[in-house]
Amino acid sequence: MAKKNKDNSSRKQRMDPKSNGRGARSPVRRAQPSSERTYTIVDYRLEKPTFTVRQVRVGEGVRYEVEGELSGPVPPIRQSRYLDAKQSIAIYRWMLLNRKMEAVLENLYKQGKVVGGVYFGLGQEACSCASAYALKPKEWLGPMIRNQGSLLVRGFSARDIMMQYMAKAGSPTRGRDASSHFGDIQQRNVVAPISTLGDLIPVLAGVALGARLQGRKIAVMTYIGDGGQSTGVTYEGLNFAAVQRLGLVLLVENNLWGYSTPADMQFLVKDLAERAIAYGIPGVIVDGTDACQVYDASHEACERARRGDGPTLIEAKMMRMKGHAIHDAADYVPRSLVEYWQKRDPIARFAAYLLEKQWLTARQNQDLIAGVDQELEADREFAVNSPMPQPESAAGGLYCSDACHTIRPKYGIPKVTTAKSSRPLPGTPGAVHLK
Ligand SMILES: Cc1ncc(C[n+]2csc(CCOP(=O)(O)OP(=O)(O)O)c2C)c(N)n1
Ligand SMILES: [Mg+2]
Repeated sequence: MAKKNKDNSSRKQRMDPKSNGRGARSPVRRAQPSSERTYTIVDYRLEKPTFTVRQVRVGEGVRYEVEGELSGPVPPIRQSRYLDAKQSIAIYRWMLLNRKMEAVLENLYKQGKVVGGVYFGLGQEACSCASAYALKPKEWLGPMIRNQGSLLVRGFSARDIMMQYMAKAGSPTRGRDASSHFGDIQQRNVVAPISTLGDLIPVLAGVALGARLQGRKIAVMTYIGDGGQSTGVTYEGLNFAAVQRLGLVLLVENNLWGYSTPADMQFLVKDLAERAIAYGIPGVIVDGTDACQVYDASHEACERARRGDGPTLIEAKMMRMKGHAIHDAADYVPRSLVEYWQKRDPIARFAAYLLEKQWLTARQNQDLIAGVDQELEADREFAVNSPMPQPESAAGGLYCSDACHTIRPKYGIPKVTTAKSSRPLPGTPGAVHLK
């Protein structure tokens, strides 16, 4: 993962077998060192697609076309250097839970039970689950909206996530925020996602700095999309982490779309991992649909972080297999591209890999899938039947958890004293009690 500098003539000098071993220069004349430098980006992929997406004007509108080869054979899963059978099956189960939970969320939305929208990580389950799996419990994670699988791995249940989407009283934010905007800084060491793209990076760099100041050798992980990585704060946060050699692992999720903008219209570098060179840190490319590659690169980056050697940028290439959120039908995505990535499904291929290695039998696989379905059904049942928050609780706990302190609204909400008021009466929905 180290960058190579072929212009390192003094190092060459030390390693020269013709040197007298006491530091004296060899009399052998050598070519003038080149002023060009080369750098290495490690690429774990077994397939390197070359197609691009371009915009075509059609009358007043635009559509997108794929240019290049889409008919290549589907690559196998790359054998992990670190994962054993038990760990691989654990990741596979998280991925299944991630996908099936999102299918339940979609149904809940269609039944009108969700408050707000729903975001999906379809096609990105290996990236979310295998990366988060590389962290130790005492380490920290800052997920983005598509990383609901990472939340599961960190110890949130599907029930928590369903209740959050339905704004239930028992949800992680007790009905105060929607979708995946929640974290847990007490037990699970999860920083809540920040919608402003890139802002999680300096926050997680700060977590890594805090750990350093406390003498703790930990890894801290966060994510950014192919669109979000264009923001200034991404540069600022990662550059700070690089200069300070903080234990940050940044997964750049290149899922080919930033909302409806194709990645090919978002940046000119061939691979986003190349950005690492400008920060002076290692850059690695993985197939984001291959859990083994994602895990191996994440594990190596976490180990580097734990050693105090600084951050790593991992570019995970895959495709967002649904729209930006549930309201987006994504009909701007060329059908041929969808079909290409459907064949590279992270879960189907990981299952085939586990079966082929005989780490999982067909029967065990069936039982595992049935177990996930059962868990989700119990969680769905519980979440649907759990109560909404009491209206009078709305003004409390907005900024700090109850364990912290009670926040009293600075400007206050008028006391409701008389029934003549147009405001809700105490004890009715929407009423607020001030003591
Ligand atoms: C700084 C900033 N600019 C714009 C937005 C609006 N926005 C939210 S998601 C999104 C697209 C993000 O694309 P990408 O980073 O590729 O992530 P993906 O949705 O593909 O996972 C945009 C433009 C935002 N939240 N923050
Ligand atoms: Mg994207």
